[in-house]
Amino acid sequence: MSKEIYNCAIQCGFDNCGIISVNALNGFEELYQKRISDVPQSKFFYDNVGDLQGTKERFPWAKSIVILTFNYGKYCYPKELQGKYAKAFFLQPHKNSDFGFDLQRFEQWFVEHEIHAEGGEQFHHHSVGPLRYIAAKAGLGIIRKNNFFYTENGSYNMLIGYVIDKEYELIQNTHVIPCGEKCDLCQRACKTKALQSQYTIDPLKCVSYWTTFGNSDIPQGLSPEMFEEWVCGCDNCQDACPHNIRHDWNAGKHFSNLKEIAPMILPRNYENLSDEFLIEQVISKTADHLQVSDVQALRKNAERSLNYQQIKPKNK
Ligand code: B12
Ligand code: SF4
Ligand code: SF4
Repeated sequence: MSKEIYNCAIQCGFDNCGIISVNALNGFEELYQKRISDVPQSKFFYDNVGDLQGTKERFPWAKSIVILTFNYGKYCYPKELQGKYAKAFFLQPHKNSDFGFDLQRFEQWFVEHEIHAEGGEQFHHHSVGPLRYIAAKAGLGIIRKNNFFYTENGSYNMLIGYVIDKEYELIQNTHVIPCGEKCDLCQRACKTKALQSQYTIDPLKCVSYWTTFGNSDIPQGLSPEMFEEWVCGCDNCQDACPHNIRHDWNAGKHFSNLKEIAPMILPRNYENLSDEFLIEQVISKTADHLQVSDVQALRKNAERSLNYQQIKPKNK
């Protein structure tokens, strides 16, 4: 049956699929507590993200977790958007289309086979648990020092998880070589020092947080130039990594109508764009990281990006 779930996942457009027992989550609690002790200020943050370490309590009937990867790093990303909009947002898979996967079909398969499944997009950001940890345990790849989950294709992959009421297991055997012992390129690329040491992040220093959920504020200790030209999200710690095999984003598979939209949503054009346009062409693409009520925050991000363009060093 595990193999059949895998086959269905591939047919639905995913790149890989693994299945672990819910008991394999036991090790996460220790890592989570270490994180809280290393970065105590992040406790408040994670308390609000949802009960990521409480999968067993939330789903007492669950026996296993199915984890899926979708590699959006195969697409071309318009040059104009690079360094401004995170690729995870604008290359967000279009559901049930040529540019994504078919979640509906995957979930229908569970129903047809009398497997009770919960997850997918049902819980939004909260999801069924710590997806990166689950993916690593399922053998789909490894977690690197920048905290990202990497397959052989790198970190530009999206994770989707389901808890199911059957006891299955499918541990994949991928060959991903670990980080070089001395490498700290990701830490050095992080201008706000959110990556203060390896395998750790202070989410309250992360540009991706402040340009999305953080209402475009700049907290004490950070300054506007640290945000460089990022309007929404940040890819610095992934782009700096030698294990991200894609460095030329101008090549790759065509993705939807992004090429046509890209020149329109440059920060310098924001003053001529209506709120409705920004909601339709930017906010709707941020996977719920920005809401309709965040239009003014988005404009503030664009203004900061524009200001940085004027003061940035010539070699950037
Ligand atoms: C909250 C959240 C955020 C927050 C906080 C991020 C953070 N790292 O703390 C904010 C809003 C800042 C954020 C931003 C982004 N996010 Co986010 N985010 C999440 C979410 C919903 C929960 C993550 C979380 O809080 N985990 C709790 C912390 C304590 O644990 P953890 O980060 O999972 O880390 C554990 C592992 O690293 C593990 N671990 C450490 N060492 C080792 C070693 C081994 C061997 C093992 C097995 C495990 C292990 O222990 C850690 C616990 O300390 C997940 C989805 C999910 N449900 O997992 C997406 C998720 C992590 N985000 C994702 C993405 C793409 C992003 C952005 C890149 C978007 C963008 N481009 O701007 C940014 C990048 C910021 C960054 N540098 O992390 C992807 C990452 C995909 C990947 N390949 O890794 C996820 C998985 C969403 C998804 N469904 O695909 N995000
Ligand atoms: S996403 Fe940007 S700000 Fe956040 S940890 Fe990575 S480099 Fe630092
Ligand atoms: S930049 Fe270096 S240390 Fe950071 S994740 Fe990549 S290989 Fe690991």
